[in-house]
Amino acid sequence: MGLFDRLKTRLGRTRSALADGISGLFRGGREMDAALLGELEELLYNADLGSVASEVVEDLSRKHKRGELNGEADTRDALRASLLARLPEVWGEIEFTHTPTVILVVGVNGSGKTTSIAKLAHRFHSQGKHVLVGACDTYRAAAAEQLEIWAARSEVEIVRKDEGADPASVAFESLETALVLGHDVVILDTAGRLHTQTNLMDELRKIQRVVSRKIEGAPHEVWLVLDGTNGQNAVQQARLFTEAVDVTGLIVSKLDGTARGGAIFGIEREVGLPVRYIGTGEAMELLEVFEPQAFVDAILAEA
Ligand SMILES: Nc1nc2c(ncn2[C@@H]2O[C@H](COP(=O)(O)OP(=O)(O)OP(=O)(O)O)[C@@H](O)[C@H]2O)c(=O)[nH]1
Ligand SMILES: [Mg+2]
Repeated sequence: MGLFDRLKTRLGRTRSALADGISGLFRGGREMDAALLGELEELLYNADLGSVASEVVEDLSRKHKRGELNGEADTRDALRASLLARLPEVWGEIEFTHTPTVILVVGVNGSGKTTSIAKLAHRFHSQGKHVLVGACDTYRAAAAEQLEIWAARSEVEIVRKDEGADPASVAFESLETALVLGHDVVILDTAGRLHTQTNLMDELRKIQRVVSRKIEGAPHEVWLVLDGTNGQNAVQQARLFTEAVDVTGLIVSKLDGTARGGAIFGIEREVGLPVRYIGTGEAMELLEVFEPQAFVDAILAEA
């Protein structure tokens, strides 16, 4: 199954809200007019497109006035083009220009950090890379255990310490191990935190400092994991988090369980960072590169 088909299936709830919703608007041979555009805007708004909803409808309205928008097919095409134009051209897999490439993963509690790391480790391992994960969430023993189970499943190595250990020391040891054993990628898991928890945000900065002292330029990537089921609230969360710590990219998780996948547009707009990957389920292989064209095609695809 190709990316488009996988996304169409896994993002079924968002697809249904948007694509089936649009079919519904045109039911009974209804023609495009101002009222229909208004209903379309509402539909987009309900799929959590936020301010992007009205912008897109303005695009469509201009086209309609020029006589370029008649039926359902025209509308779908115009919508696709307008949505795609609002996604960035920077996307996709990073280039591994450093050995090891160090990726620090951050986010609020339960956003999907550990699961996403497991998926990334699995992905990079499948690409033939030598992967190490570091369990810098030392607050709960269960956190390191969770990562250990995932690591064993995808046959990647892990550095962990006892509960209560200094997270920065786990990061340090992870890098040291990777330098000795020649890992290509080090992915560091961290405990969930809110941007308001000053001590925990300081702790993140300490991890960054320790890592950069061990390897110049590291961490090469800092990825913020956002829970996609939060819709527009994820936008606000991302904004606050990125003000407190330097983030280089985003992962939006749990897009399989929500009709609010349209929030991706607001996230891109408001946060101004590339969405690198999206989570489309709990299993290890359910992580996809965020590819704008396939994403837009999938969420607008007819059943
Ligand atoms: N359906 C679905 N569930 C997901 C996805 N990603 C993560 N989850 C679930 O979300 C829950 C939390 O995931 P974790 O990876 O433990 O989240 P975390 O950010 O590490 O949590 P803390 O370490 O407690 O802050 C788990 O039940 C995961 O199975 C996804 O893409 N789809
Ligand atoms: Mg975790």
